[in-house]
Amino acid sequence: MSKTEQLNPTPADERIKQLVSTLPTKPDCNSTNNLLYQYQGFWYHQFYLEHLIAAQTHFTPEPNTTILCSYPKTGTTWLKALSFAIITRTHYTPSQSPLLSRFPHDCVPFFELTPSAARNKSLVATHIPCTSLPAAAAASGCKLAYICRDPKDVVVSLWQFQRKQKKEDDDDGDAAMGIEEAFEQFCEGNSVAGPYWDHVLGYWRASLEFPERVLFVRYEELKRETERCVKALADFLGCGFSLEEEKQGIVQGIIDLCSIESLKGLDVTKNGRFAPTESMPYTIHNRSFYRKGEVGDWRNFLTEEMGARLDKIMADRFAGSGLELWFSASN
Ligand code: PAP
Repeated sequence: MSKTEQLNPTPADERIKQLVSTLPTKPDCNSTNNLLYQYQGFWYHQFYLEHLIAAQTHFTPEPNTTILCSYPKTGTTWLKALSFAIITRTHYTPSQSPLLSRFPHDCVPFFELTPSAARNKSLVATHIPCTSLPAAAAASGCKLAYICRDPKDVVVSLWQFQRKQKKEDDDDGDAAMGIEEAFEQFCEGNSVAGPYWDHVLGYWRASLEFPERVLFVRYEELKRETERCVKALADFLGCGFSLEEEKQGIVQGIIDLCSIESLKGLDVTKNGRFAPTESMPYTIHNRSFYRKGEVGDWRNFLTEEMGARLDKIMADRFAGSGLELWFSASN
């Protein structure tokens, strides 16, 4: 196999296809790809899973790489924009930032989707659960920054995103599953990349074991105390802000550049599409990655009973981990 083929493994890889064909499946009526496959305890669509498995073998981060890790719809795009703006700030002022013309997902590639774009990058991203990360990621000693979010807002954000996607793909968004069905699927742990609680727990445990290597960021804290969190993120990335930079308003400049209002209005958001690899069976409007960006939007879609049920599931799953206190304290 040539080096290029190794770096860009495609779903055409027969060994991977063979492995995937042996896995347990479930229907996912909310998606254009209508089957979810269970692999190492988590559920995925075929296209993504084939790339994940290939990345487990082929992705080797540099020791100075930081991987931005997340469950979908927990704030990935925001974390990417902030981290990218932080590490490139000595090269570009906010008014010159590549983020003004390139989408955050293109500035910070998902290594499982575009291995060649991720090669030698100091900042890459992934939705892969901690327990399924490529062994080379642990061996390299690279850093992981994980963002998580109130699952009630995650389930709503995911449902809104998938509905819009379905409507665009087959003009049949109204036939997509209702919020009740999406909520049920999420609570059963069968949503894409789920169970959510196991995704969070994996990175939580890693952050306890390797506090210098794993940063745990909470979407709600990032919203509430943006400046403090952005400074902590910069420290973690190894390029903390100097007092002089703070006085010059650099921190605030980065926060403003990466705000949802600012990113939403860009041409690359309004007119661009996320199409990381030719083999991806669909492309996504960049604008779909920005919706409201609010804490507590779930109240507009879920009942109080549904909210309480999901809180209870999380509390039960997190019991004894230390995460249950942290979760309820910051809710
Ligand atoms: P992804 O996993 O598909 O990349 P991700 O970026 O994790 O999606 O999540 C999208 C959510 O983050 C959306 O939330 P909502 O549906 O509740 O509105 C989106 O609006 C929000 N988001 C994206 N960018 C920002 C930002 N700059 N500031 C705050 N929230 C943001």
